Amino acid sequence: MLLGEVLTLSQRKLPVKIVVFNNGALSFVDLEMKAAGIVTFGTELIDTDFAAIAGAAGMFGARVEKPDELEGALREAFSYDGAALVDVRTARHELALPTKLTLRPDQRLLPGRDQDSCPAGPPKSSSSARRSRRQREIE
Ligand SMILES: Cc1ncc(C[n+]2csc(CCOP(=O)(O)OP(=O)(O)O)c2C)c(N)n1
Ligand SMILES: [Mg+2]
Repeated sequence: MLLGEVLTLSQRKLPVKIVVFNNGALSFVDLEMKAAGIVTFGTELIDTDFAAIAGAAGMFGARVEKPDELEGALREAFSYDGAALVDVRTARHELALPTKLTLRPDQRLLPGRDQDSCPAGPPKSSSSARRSRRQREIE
């Protein structure tokens, strides 16, 4: 997520809740470099207070340094009427697992919307219609 996107949440008053897994490092890259036998560099990050950045952008921001602060911070963030960010300090080698898409391209994203609004691409019928038109032009 880029800073401009964070500012947009505030600007547009979108009640999006962000949880930062702040391990102070680009740990996945660090791991990949180690696995490739490369001496790691550039993967350690300076300690950034993302909650303060959120506060400066007019959002709710909370920083969690100890496990027992987590639940309260999340409750506050989710009950806040607007965008909120919780900056959670995690262990250096704790990786946020990459997300897994469980939606198949043929499944609908939103109920009531037809396949035209699915970002997986235009419906097969129109692309095949386009292809056959192009095919006819070639022929
Ligand atoms: C847009 C984009 N740029 C670069 C990468 C390569 N990349 C994969 S993991 C990673 C580091 C992510 O660091 P962080 O968000 O701190 O997560 P961590 O690995 O520490 O859990 C990068 C730069 C990517 N996946 N996407
Ligand atoms: Mg990290």
